Amino acid sequence: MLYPQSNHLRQSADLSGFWDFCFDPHKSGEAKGWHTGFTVGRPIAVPASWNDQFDDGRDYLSAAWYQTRFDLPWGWDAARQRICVRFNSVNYLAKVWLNGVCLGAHEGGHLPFEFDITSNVRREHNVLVVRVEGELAPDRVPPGIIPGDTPPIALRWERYPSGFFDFFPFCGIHRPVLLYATVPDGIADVTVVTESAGCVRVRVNRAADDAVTARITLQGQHGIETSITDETQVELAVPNAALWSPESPNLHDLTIELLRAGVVFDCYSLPIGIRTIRIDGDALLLNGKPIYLKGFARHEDFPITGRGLLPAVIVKDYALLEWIGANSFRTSHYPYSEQMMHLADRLGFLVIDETPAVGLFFSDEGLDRRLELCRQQTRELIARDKNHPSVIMWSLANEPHSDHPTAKSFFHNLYDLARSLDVTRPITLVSSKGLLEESFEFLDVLCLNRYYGWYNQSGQLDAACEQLSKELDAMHTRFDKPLILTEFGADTIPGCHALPPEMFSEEFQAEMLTRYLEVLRGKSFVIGEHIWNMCDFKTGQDVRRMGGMNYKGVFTRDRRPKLAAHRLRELWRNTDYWRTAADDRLWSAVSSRRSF
Ligand code: BDP
Repeated sequence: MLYPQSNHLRQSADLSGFWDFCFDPHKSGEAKGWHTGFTVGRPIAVPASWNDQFDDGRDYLSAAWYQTRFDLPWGWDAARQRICVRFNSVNYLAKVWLNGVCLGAHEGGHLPFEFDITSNVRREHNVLVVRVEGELAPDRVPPGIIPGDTPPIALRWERYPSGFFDFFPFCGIHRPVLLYATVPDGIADVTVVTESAGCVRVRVNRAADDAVTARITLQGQHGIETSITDETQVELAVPNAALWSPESPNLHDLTIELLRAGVVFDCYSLPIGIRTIRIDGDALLLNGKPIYLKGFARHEDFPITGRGLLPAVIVKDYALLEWIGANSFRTSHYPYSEQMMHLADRLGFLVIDETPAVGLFFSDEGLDRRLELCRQQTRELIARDKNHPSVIMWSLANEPHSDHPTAKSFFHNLYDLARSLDVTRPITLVSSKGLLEESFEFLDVLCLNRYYGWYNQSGQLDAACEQLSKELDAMHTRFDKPLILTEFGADTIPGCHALPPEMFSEEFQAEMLTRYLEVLRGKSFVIGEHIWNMCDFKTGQDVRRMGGMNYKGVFTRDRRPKLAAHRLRELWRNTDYWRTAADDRLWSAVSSRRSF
C-alpha cells in the first residue's frame, strides 16, 4: 500500500485537526443515527489517543464516535479521479461512514487501511464519521486477559485495564487521516528488492489492465521503459551505487511514470536504499559485513497524546539514539508510524519490525480467529514496510505463551506467509521461553527476553549473569543460530540512588546493564543487545507499576537521561572499550557510526 504523496499528478490532504467526539451513550451499541453525523460532540485532537485528553476517558475502552467535515480541495474532481480516504492507524476497531454511507470497517491498530470514496464524496459539506472501539478481548490481537490462562511473569498480579500485555491500551485515531486523489488507472503498488549489491529489482502493479508504458528511473540515471498491463518487473543494474548502511544511509530517488501515447499520466517517487541483509552462520551481514545491533525496544508513548503521532518526539528520540550511540531498535510491540520508518531510512537506523501480536495464547477457543488476524497483520505490515532499507528483520510476535502444542504450527504458518511475501529478510519472533521455544527450530534468528536480576535472582547480579551466560550457551548448543537479547532491564525511579546499588536505584540499572553487556560480548553468536526500554512508559495499574508506569526506561517519559544513559553512552560510543573485546567485529560496528 503506497503512502499518499503530492506531485503534479497526485494530491493528498491531511484531515488532522480538531474533530467532534463523543463516547457512545450505550458503550457497545451504535448510537441511533450517529453514522449520518451527530451534534453532541466535544472537540478532540486527531491524531492522539482519547484516554489522556479527557479526565472521564482515561480507562474508557468501549465505543466512541469521531466526526469531521470537509470540502474537496481545489481542482479535485471525482468524475476524473480516484479519491480515497486513508487511516494511518486507528486502535482497535474502526467503522467508517461518509455522508451516511458505510465505507467499511477495519480491525487492528497500528496499520493503515483505506476506502475508495470516489462514488460517495461530494464537492462540499462531506461528513466523515468514525466509530472506534478498543475493548480488550481474548479473540483480538493483541488479546485481552484470558480467564484461566497463565499470565506471563510480568503480569502475575492483577492489572487494570487488564490487557495481556504491559503497556496502556490507548484508543483512538492515532495517526493522520489523509484524503488523496490519483488517476483511476494509475500505479497501485511498487516493490523494491535488492538481493545483491549491484542490482535493484522493481515490481510495479497497476489497478487496470490495458497496455501502457512504465518508465522507471533511478536517481535520474537508469531510465527503463517497458510495457505494463496490471504488473511489470524490471531489473536495474547499479554497479557503482553508494550502498545504504548506518554509517552512510545513502538513498536514491526511484521514480515510476506511466505513459499513454507518450504522455505521462501518473507518477510516484520513493527514496530507496541499496543494501543486502542476510544471516551467515552466527553472523548478521549487512552488505556482506558483520553488524552488531546496539539499541532499545521502545514504545510510542507520550503524556497527553498517548499513542498519537508526535513528529517532535520522533525527532527527539532519534537524536537520543544517536547521542547514546545506538544503531538500531525494535518496534515493540506493534508497527510504528510510517513517519518513524521514513526517518529510520534517512538517518540510518536498523529496525526489527514487529507485528501487533504481543501476548498470544493458544488454547482452542478463538484460535482460528487469532491466527487469521495475525496473518492479516503480517500481510499488512509487510505490504506497508517492504521497501524500507532500514527494516532488516520481521518479528512475528512478542512473548507468546508458546509452551503449548499448537504454538509451533501456528508460527510455522506465519513464517511461511512472511517468507512468501519477502524472500530477503530474516524472520524471527521474540520469546521469553528460551529453550522451550520450539519455533526457534525454523526461525532465522533467536530473539530472547530476559530479566535475571530483576524478576528472578532479584538484586543478585552475579547469580543473574551466571544464569544468563549458561542459558545463552545452552540455546546456542540447541538451535545453533545467532541470538539477539531483545529485552533486559530494571525499573528505575529517577532520582533514587543507592550505594551499593539496590533495585529501583539509578546505580542498579546502570550496573545491571553494564554486567549484561559484558556477558553478551563474550559470546560470538550474540549479534545484538536491545535494552528494555528506551523511555519510561504508561501501562495499566498494578502493584508493581508505580503510578501506572513502567520505569525501565533509560530515559524518563519526557526524555531526560538517567544514570544508565550516560553509562551506555560511554560503552556504546567508546571504541577503545570495544577494541578490548574478544570479537573485532563488535569494534567495527561501533566505530562505523557517523555523527548525527
Ligand atoms: C516483558 C514484556 C514487556 C514488559 C517487560 C517488563 O515483553 O512488554 O514491559 O517484560 O516486565 O516480558 O517490563
